[in-house]
Amino acid sequence: MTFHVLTIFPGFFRGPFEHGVVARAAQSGRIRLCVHNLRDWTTDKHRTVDDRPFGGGEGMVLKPEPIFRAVEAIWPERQPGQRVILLTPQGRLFNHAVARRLAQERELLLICGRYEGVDERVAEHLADEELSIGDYVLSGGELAACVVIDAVARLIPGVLGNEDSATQESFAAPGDELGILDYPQYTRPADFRGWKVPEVLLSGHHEEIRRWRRQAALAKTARLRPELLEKPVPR
Ligand code: 9D3
Repeated sequence: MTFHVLTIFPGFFRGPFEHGVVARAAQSGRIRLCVHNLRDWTTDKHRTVDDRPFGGGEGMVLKPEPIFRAVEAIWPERQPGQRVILLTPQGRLFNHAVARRLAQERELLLICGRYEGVDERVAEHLADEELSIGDYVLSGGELAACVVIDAVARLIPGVLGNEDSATQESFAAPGDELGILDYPQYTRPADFRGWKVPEVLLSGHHEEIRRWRRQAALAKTARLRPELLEKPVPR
């Protein structure tokens, strides 16, 4: 799968793309990462990407021309399986179900917003969808693009080591319809500063361990994320 990113801060992606699962997926050729500098598609000598909002108001808005020109240069004839995603605070909420859907595409092009916003004609006439990663204010879409790419790349067969996509499909996650939180994990030492690991986990009784983990996961979900348990159960 190919991920394109359109941004005014191409250097921002060095760290995230050079570490961990995403870096290994790129090295192994399972994903391709292409970062494009929006300023490369400006035509004036100051390489202007933004302008003041019509109607007045604070801040600056990303102009439509460089964004349209960039996308039309990256994909001169848009094919099925090539999806343009605009990252803004107004978008639909990204979650694991959305990640699974996006992982089915051949190529994604993520447009990173900045300043106070992006000219609405990009959302209306260029992007296939508009996504937000959560209800908090970021400085731009770059971190959001990293989040989306990380979550999607992990779902591509072979990226996590398991070649069959079926195993990945069988796990629910928070953000899926019936995801609950992971059970609490412990490792050595069994006694850390007097805080002891639950006895059952040291017992070797696999059936009891399974039962303890299921109830501990439910209890923690009820305490921290009760809304996950209130959802109607589909399937
Ligand atoms: C909602 C705040 N806006 C009105 C005052 C101004 C504004 C703030 C920050 C407009 C854009 C931005 C930059 N944020 C993103 O581009 C963004 C984002 C986010 O802020 N939160 C969650 N997901 C995303 S995806 C892109």
